[in-house]
Amino acid sequence: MSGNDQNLVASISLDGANGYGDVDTDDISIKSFTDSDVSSSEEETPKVNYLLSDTMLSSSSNLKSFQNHLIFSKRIIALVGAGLSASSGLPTFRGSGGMWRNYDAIDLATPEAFRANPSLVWQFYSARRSAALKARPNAGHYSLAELARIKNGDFLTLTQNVDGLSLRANHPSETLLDLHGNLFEVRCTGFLCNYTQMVFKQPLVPALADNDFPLISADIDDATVSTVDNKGYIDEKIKNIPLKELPICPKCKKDLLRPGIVWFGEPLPLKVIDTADNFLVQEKVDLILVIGTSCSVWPAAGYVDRVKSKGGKVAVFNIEADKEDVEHDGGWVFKGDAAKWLPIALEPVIGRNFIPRRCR
Ligand code: BV8
Repeated sequence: MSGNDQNLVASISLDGANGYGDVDTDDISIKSFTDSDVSSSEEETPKVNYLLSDTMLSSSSNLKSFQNHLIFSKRIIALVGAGLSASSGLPTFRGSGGMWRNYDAIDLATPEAFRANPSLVWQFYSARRSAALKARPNAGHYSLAELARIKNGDFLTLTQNVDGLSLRANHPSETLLDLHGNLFEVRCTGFLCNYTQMVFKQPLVPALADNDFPLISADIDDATVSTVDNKGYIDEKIKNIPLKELPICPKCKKDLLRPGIVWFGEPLPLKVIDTADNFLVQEKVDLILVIGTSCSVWPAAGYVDRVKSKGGKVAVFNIEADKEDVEHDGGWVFKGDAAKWLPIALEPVIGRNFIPRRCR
């Protein structure tokens, strides 16, 4: 950020506050700083300075009304999507730079695709396992995990992400539901074998080593991206790995392992659905945080309307959000990077003593 950039900084005074929720939202003042004003000293000054870009600032008028609702919300759900992990360097699916933008999901994330070309599908998921292991949780993951810790049983995160970053940000596991599975779970495809295991060893087999499956990330332009046609992957980067060199079940020693992912056309785990349904029907949910998701996959997307239909409010944190419909319903839209917005927006409840220095 160049020195002459006029950046606006939310300066949140924590004077006397223990940083856990007794910050009066009126303390939040937005004022104009140049870089030199932004405290970067390691010893924490009582003020926490966050950089608000102009785009983010345009949403700051909502900030206080959202924070008042947040403080008085008893029960909260967070519906999380790939956008929360974008700042950790993991590509999304549909937004700009998204993976599905140039691949046809049905060629990579369905049981049929796996049956037709397990070598291709395993290379796709193995590359994502490697990327997720190299990634680090960002301030958005830590903020959400802190809110979950403080709200305890009155909070539930429904994550569509399979990267495991929320758990690595110390999100309490009992209030974190993996709607679409987890990259590090493997399952036997054998009908009679029930082998299921979390395996972080990477690569799972030698044949999946140095797998440079071209995951789409923001810095790869369209020209270098090959597309998948339904006759099979045409990119020279993809190997044709023989079945016997793909991950085989260590228990039955004969059937292929598959990623523990919910593919299109597969039902979400019953236990996950039941837990989410019970949370929703027990008592009114006052607020749903819709974080970094295009809400284009069902039944996950349906939770937003289910909260709204019972009088709950919606707050969207999205880099490409259009404000009209949400704000029309009395909700809030925070346009920008969820990793930047969440620590600011959740501040009155979560304080700020939990974000590791590297994420500040
Ligand atoms: C099922 C695999 C039934 C894992 C995924 C109605 C009801 C029920 C089902 C359906 C229905 N209509 C259609 C269906 C079928 C289907 C479906 O939803 N199709 C869609 C395409 C229309 N649903 C299913 O098949 C589901 N199964 O319903 O089964 C059944 C019942 C009984 C018996 C048999 C069958 C299964 C759905 C799970 C599919 N698996 N992936 C993987 O490879 O990861 S879904 C895939 O999309 C991802 O896993 C991801 O979880 C999901 C959602 O994507 P997002 O996370 O939202 O990511 P996206 O890129 O789309 O958006 C990112 C957003 O972030 C953008 O808005 C962007 O602007 C924003 N952003 C970017 N950067 C930032 C940011 N925001 C903030 N900060 C940033 N820095």
